[in-house]
Amino acid sequence: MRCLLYIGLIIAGCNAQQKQERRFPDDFIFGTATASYQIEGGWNADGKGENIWDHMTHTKPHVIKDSSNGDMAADSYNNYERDVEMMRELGLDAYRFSLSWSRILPNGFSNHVNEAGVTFYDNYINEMIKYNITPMVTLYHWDLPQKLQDLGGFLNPLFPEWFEDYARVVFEKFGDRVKHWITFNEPREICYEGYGWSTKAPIVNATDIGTYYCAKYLVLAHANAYKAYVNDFKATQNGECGITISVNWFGPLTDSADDEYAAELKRQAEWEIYANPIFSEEGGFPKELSEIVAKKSLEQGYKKSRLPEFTDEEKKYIQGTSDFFGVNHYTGVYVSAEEYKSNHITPSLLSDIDVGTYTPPDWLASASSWLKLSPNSIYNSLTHLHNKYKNTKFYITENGWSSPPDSELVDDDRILYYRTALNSLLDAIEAGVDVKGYMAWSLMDNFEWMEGYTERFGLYHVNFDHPDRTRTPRKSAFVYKEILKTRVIDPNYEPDTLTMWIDEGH
Ligand code: PNW
Repeated sequence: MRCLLYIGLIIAGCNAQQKQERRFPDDFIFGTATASYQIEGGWNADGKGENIWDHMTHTKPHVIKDSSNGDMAADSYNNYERDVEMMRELGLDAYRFSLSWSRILPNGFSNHVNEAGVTFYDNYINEMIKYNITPMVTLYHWDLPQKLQDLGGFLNPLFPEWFEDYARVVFEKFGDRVKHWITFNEPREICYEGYGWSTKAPIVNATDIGTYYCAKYLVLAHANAYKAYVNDFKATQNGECGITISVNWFGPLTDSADDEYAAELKRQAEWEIYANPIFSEEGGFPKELSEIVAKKSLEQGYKKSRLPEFTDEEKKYIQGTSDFFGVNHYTGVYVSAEEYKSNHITPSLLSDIDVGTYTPPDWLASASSWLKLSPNSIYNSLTHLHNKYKNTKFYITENGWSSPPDSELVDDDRILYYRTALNSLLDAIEAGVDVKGYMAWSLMDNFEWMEGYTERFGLYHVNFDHPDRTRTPRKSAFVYKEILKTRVIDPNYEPDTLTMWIDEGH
């Protein structure tokens, strides 16, 4: 008995030690992420055209919580050297940022290229390359040229052509230095929130068809850009091209078959609707969701399904058009078939699936109503995706935590969130998921869309009252820096100073 106890203690000891020494692989890419409208400012500088966020915040300022806008934001248009200095301070391997379509093509179309806009991105990219920081570039992070929105935006069947034309300009201008391309950031937020609802520009609020039509043309646009890259650029430029989808974890509230099915429907409505056409073996929209929308549409008097199915030819065209799956992951919720339901406008995506969602009240809360610290949710999401879409390679392209604007530089909640998330990510890697990198959202505080400047996601605090938009590292910046350097998550690491420095070699 005693002998067994000793053996038990030794094994427990070894396990504890192993846990301590869990490392991220040396070639694992650590970075941070931002988006053009949220940081750049210079909204009409040097020939930039108007986009849907300029238009909405200028014509309907009340839709933004603090009536603010991104006219100046963190002024990265004038601060790009400081931005890259921060990347060096953190010791980043990579930096994910997005291009403003209307800074490059003011009217959205490729007949007129704004060279000053191209020069800005040339400078930003060159400054990163100078210090060995790998640029990861998103072509579209929500700032559609207003001219294209006037023509229907993502609901116009010509949208895939417009996007391909833009993508070709961008590959040609920057592809000699940029080797990691992301076509779209978060189709769900673009389609559901912007077209199917009114919680993002262009607040179209077409609850019946907005999400579904947008999903179809967005996925086709993605495939067009991917094929353009593969056919005409990849051989000489040697990069990769993928898409980023927001994948929060939706697990069943109980293990009943009804709750399992409800969770499956929720996943289909939230992210598989965009992922399945690209990554699945069967192609097209997810089966159960398609069936439900078709059935309800007919009952509601529509002549055909509100979800516009792909033709077989389109299905084939779209399948396999991504070199990686970019995952933006923030949180998780439980899904129930019967409980916690709300009344939804009918018809709409949410009334189509008609499920309830539940968040345990004891989960740590951030400054954003939707963002709670949910245990194991990165592991659950990644292993689920890995089992579903075999042989797919992943990047976490966003993950982060918000605090209120007046909070201190000592941000222990954010540190706890990052350590928990990164441990969950290590669990997924150990379970065999091929994850190549992780981008923290965000390098610095920025314009948080409808919430304006009332929610802060930055590793660096930005003083939005100061004309220079001064950036100051939070405690989490030092903790992240240490994780990047050591490749290990030490739960006890405490920085002994909050004064930043640049390590040799950066
Ligand atoms: C992302 N959700 O959006 C965006 O890519 C960023 O631009 C944004 O600033 C960041 O997350 C923080 O909000 C999301 O409800 C918005 O789960 C909402 C959700 C997820 C991502």
